[in-house]
Amino acid sequence: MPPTYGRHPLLIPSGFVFAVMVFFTALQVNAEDREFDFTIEERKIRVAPDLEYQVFAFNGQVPGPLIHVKEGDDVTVHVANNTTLPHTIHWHGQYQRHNLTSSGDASNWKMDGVPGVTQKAIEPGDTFTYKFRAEKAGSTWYHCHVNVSEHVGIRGMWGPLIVDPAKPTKLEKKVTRDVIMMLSSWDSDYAEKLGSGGGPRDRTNYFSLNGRSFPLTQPINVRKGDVVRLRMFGAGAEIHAIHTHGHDMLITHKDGSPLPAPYYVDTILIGPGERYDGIVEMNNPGIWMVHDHVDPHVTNNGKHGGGTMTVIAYEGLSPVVKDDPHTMLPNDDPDFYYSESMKQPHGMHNNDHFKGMPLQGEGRRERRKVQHETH
Ligand SMILES: [Cu+2]
Repeated sequence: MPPTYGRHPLLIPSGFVFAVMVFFTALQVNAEDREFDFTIEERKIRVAPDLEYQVFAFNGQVPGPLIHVKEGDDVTVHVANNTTLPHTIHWHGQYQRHNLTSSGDASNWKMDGVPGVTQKAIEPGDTFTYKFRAEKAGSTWYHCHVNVSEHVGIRGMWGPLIVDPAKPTKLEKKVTRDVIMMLSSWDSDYAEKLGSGGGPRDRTNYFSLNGRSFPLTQPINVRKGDVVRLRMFGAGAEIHAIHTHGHDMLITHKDGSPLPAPYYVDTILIGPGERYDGIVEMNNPGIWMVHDHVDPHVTNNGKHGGGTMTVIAYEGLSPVVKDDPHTMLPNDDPDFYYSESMKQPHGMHNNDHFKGMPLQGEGRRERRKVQHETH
């Protein structure tokens, strides 16, 4: 009589269940606990040559620090609000499905960072701890959710949360260099007035890439043969149409998720909150403009030759006209696009070049005076 155990109806599903358990146990073994400290500070950053701007800055910098983890990691972020107004942090894209809180009521949605809905805002001088599983992979991000039109729209309260997928696509495995580009805008009327602005009738007049307007942006330095992934974030309230000269981008991911049918573009429209990943093969040596094709967005306060603009610069090439302002970008921050940090081990990465200057109490005094006048 032949052995029957292989065909036993119960053995097949239990073998399957065992395989699934092994698979998920393997995932759990790889997942790690990540714990970070955030402060929120009142700082002043130089957005453009003629614009200093008061911001609420995560760890004192705009953009905020890069958080780079793996899918399945459990992330804990302790936040201390050192500013004079309340804030929260929303982890944009994360599902908050796994209960990691100690309350035991299976309610990780209370980690979603929405004031009045999931928590009381973190008051000045207070602290709050967020815990969540990085379940959604890809280009996700974080931002304040208090008075969003001001704090996120014009005060720099945003940063990248990059989650490496457990199973990367074939296309993304080819990437040799990550370039994080966070797009936002500014209104010089409110540069010195924390706690104001962001209204629907306001007009933004400065536009930026990682918080800097041309010519304070940095070149995207590449070598022939590099496969660069542009991770583009609509961090502010405007739409942006990012155009790469001389190169197509293969759009592979939208809002962190891989697209079933990636497509080629040379211009990609990015709305508020959206993220697109565009993979670019660096196969065309030259110095090439990369800019926002919404025309007013390449101006600084109405003057052309500013805004959301940079260049892809291949190694070893010099601009045709040496002193042309279009190619005279500073080249002093190799981590301007977090490209270097993305090569480092997982964790939280600050960038000192993004740090703002302390306000020396001027923001505080200004507001007290305003309050006094209204009495
Ligand atoms: Cu805020």
